[in-house]
Amino acid sequence: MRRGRFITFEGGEGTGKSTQARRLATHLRARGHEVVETREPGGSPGAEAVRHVLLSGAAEPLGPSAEAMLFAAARADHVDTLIRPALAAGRIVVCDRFLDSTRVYQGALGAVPAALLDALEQVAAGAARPDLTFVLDVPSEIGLARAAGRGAAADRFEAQGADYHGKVRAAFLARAAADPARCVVVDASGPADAVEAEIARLADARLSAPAGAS
Ligand code: Z5A
Repeated sequence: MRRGRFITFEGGEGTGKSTQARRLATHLRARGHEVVETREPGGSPGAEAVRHVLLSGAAEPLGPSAEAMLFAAARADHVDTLIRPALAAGRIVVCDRFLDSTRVYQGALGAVPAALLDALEQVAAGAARPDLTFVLDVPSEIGLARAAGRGAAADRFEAQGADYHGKVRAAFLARAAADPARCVVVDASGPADAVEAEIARLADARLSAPAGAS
């Protein structure tokens, strides 16, 4: 079976994931690739319904383990209905957040046991694992200022304090360090155009290698 490539963007609040995911998709299409852009939580009609529950804070009283189960339920639908079919059709899937976000927010910050996260990951994603993950890194105060600059009301995660967001940043860097074949840390504190150029260069280099090569 033909298999496409799976590229994810990860990082803390306001690091520019959505901006850069969109720009990379545009770049890859210009190079002739078929690209599917998506995001988590959400990305499919069923998962988008769960997104609202998670980001509104409605599920917060249930605790981090229950939230992890809801993220996994949304992910299972997203993978089944969108990601897996797109990869099977040979497309490039560019996803704004995926498994690493669960490991950071519910695992490192929420203290959900790794054994539960392992099991949920297996059920929700199966073999659908990213080939390449860009971990966008900026000091958390810059990320929070960027997010605040958008003017939208803070969601359940954005509303946490500076200490929380510092720990999020450290946890993403630890994830990247533990899996250097898949993860590339990108300094995203510069202008968006410079970050975009660096990501395009890295993606082109990776895509010119055979699928499965690191
Ligand atoms: N979550 C979880 O707990 N567990 C999970 O398994 C998953 C998610 C999948 C999703 O929130 C929340 O769910 C997330 C973790 C949790 N919460 N947090 N925090 P979301 O989808 O609503 O939001 P987000 O993923 O956190 O993205 P974001 O913070 O909204 O921002 P971003 O995508 O990283 O950045 P952006 O939207 O591209 O840019 C933000 C602003 O900065 C915007 O005005 C841009 O124009 C500007 N920008 C972008 N790049 C630059 C540069 N380079 N310079 C200056 N300004 C820039």
